[in-house]
Amino acid sequence: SPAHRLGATHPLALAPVISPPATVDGFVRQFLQNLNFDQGVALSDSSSTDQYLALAGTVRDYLMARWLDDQSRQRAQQSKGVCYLSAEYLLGRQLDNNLLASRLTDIATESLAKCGIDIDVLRQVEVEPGLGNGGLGRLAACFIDSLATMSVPSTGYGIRYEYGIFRQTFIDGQQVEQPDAWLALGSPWEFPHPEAAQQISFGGHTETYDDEDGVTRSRWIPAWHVQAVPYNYMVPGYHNGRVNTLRLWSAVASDAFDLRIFNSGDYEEAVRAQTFAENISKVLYPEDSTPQGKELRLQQQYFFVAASIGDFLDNVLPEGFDLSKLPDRVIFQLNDTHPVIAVPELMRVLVDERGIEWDAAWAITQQCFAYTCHTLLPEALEVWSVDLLGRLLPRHLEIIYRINDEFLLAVRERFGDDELRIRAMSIIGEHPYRSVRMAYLATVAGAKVNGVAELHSQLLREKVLPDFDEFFPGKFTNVTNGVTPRRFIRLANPDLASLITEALGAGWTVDLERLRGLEAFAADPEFRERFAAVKAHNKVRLASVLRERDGIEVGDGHMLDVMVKRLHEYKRQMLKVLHIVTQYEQVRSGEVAASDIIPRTFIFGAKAAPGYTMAKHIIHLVNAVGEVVNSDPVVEGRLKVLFPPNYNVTLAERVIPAADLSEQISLAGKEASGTGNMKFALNGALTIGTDDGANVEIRKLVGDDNFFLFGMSEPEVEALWAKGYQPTEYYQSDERLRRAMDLIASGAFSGGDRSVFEPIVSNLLYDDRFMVLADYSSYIEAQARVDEAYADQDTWSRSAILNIARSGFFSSDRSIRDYIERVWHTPPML
Ligand code: NBX
Repeated sequence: SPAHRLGATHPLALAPVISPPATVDGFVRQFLQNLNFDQGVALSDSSSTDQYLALAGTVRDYLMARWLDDQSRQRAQQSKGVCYLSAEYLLGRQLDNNLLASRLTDIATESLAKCGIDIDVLRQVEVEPGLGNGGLGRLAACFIDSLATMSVPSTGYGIRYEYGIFRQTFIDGQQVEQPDAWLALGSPWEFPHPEAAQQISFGGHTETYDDEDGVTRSRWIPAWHVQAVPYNYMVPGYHNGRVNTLRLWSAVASDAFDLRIFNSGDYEEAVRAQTFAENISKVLYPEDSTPQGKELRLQQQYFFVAASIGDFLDNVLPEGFDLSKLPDRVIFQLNDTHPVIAVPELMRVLVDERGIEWDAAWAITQQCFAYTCHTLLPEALEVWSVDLLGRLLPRHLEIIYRINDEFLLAVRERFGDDELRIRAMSIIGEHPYRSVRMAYLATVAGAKVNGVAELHSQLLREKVLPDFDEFFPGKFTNVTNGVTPRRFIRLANPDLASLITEALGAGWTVDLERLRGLEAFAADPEFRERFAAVKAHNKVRLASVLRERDGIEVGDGHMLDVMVKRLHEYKRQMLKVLHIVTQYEQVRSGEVAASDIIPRTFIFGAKAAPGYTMAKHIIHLVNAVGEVVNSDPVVEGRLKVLFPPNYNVTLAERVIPAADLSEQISLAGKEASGTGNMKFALNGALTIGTDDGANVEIRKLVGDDNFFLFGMSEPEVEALWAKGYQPTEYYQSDERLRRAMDLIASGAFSGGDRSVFEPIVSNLLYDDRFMVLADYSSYIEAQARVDEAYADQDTWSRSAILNIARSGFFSSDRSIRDYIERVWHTPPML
């Protein structure tokens, strides 16, 4: 045993780790001990931050025995496990989740009360780790929760960014980004292990040499190195005693020898070298769909996958492991193309470092990876210029070239010398510059390739990678996304959770299909009333959060109409704006009496990539419309537009349970899946949406009567493009649209200055890539149906309950089951 290796012979050192007693007394004792011995303060002198840190430490102490146990169990079992490789994990706050998983919520609340502390105050102290941009990062966080809850042997690997997604503020209605110093008050959930650092190399050149058998081989002579230090996070399963590991890597400068390479002998230079190395994990790139091809980003990608593969081979596999059996031990799941440089890295390690023949190494590699694609937007598909890649990772570029040569040879054998097709399938693109197409590399190397919703997987196969589908029959599959019911129902909506448990018993949290049982209750007037009361209470909770957080007021008794997601043209926040402006204009012009309007509060939450100018214009416009509408007595008590800044997981947990209407209005064929759509449905909001992404599956499940469908279908979108789309025709032929657009253009929302929103208006009129104008009239009609339906509150509640009852499919537990069955083929942990 390792304890013996370290020479620990005392019987206590060999005994199992004991958890503190799960009682109020046990908890209080442990809490005070942490406060005194870890924080170094007396209770009477302690700040809320001290208390929060001690509380987090206490929860950790309860999880520790399980964690250590699971680590040794996973080591002992030596079965196939999942390494989830993701550049992003959008975790949200940890405290409540870890209390819930370990059944400590009530004990902790009571214990702190005994110490004179309100646990709610401590909850507010935690700064959420925002180590992701949006859906992709949040999906990774849901998946590690499900993996732990379902006892799948697995590790999440990623990057410990010192700064996560920026903090958004508004100045004069315009987005201003501030650094997210989430580590400033300490980070009680992480365990650094500098002794387990991996050395990661960069740059330099390759050279050929003859090995002992006289075979000419290539080797990498790198120019510089950094250390990757792992930080471990506990990932507790829900009520199953499991604790998995999330391992995030942090960059630090290598030893003095390395520093000397950089420095010219002076101290300042040496420190600069250190800064250079540590920059690698400094900040999350806030671009969520338009990769900029920045060198530092490629450094981040290689940094974390090389560290992760090294960690797995060195520390997880037993000594002397026969690497030809690697596919029996691990599947590396590639969360989009961001970690795809792992493919040539594994080849390099197998061939150059472990002396395995190329063909054997390739056979191993092709079984050890699987790739998930999260987009259809062509501009979002990552490519790296050969120039940059060759400079940073020369040996990897050689390996990619060889993979490509052999792949194209096989393509020729199958399809003949069809040069157009060869060019189209090449991993190396030639225009506008020579580059590596990372999605192609992932597809060639992956045992499986999946999209994230039925429609998306179908389009991926038929439109984006049809040649690959033909060449690799059976490689493409679908796994529809899901969300964790622990965070997004139990934690976010405790009153709804209690109501469900009262109706169905407790098992639904880990078996979400059981929500079906609520269908029967939808017919029960008393249950509907209780559901409506929960919704009303959630609105009150949200109102108080927004009041305190931002000083803004939700309209009393209003329908809450919510659109929260990254700001992107394809998601069409502009369509929502045009709806609001239309309603407002109709009242202002006297066409509609304010008293005939069903009172609504529109809530937006959205960050724009800092360099995405049009997205920033749209944010400005939403705020400007809000300013005018909210202060115009003509629509007072009828229309409100709220845009709380800095939408994040913590705010999502308050907004979603309060929502009546969920806006999922992307242009059909553009939103790969969406996961917010699922969270809303599971919390009893009705969706207004297009036939896009997972909306398609939501609508099928909840039924047309309980979903407001509008807009063109994906084939209709295609047909309109083929015919020639002319946005101005819609502007000219639809009077309501014209009046709304004209009002924006007139400067009514910009103090009379017509230039401010001119870029938006002319973009819609003369370009409109996402066909906002084409779907406008259908959207406005669907919104009228929403108003009509909302007028009958009881029927609305019935629909809302049916949405919950029929959305159990969207648990991330089900997604993980699908991955196990269709992609991973991993056994459960013993
Ligand atoms: O992934 C999102 C899709 O847009 C959603 O439809 C989908 O539901 C979700 C989960 O599958 N994609 C996404 O969030 N992408 C990114 O955040 C992203 C981040 C960095 C980057 C490119 C994309 N370079």
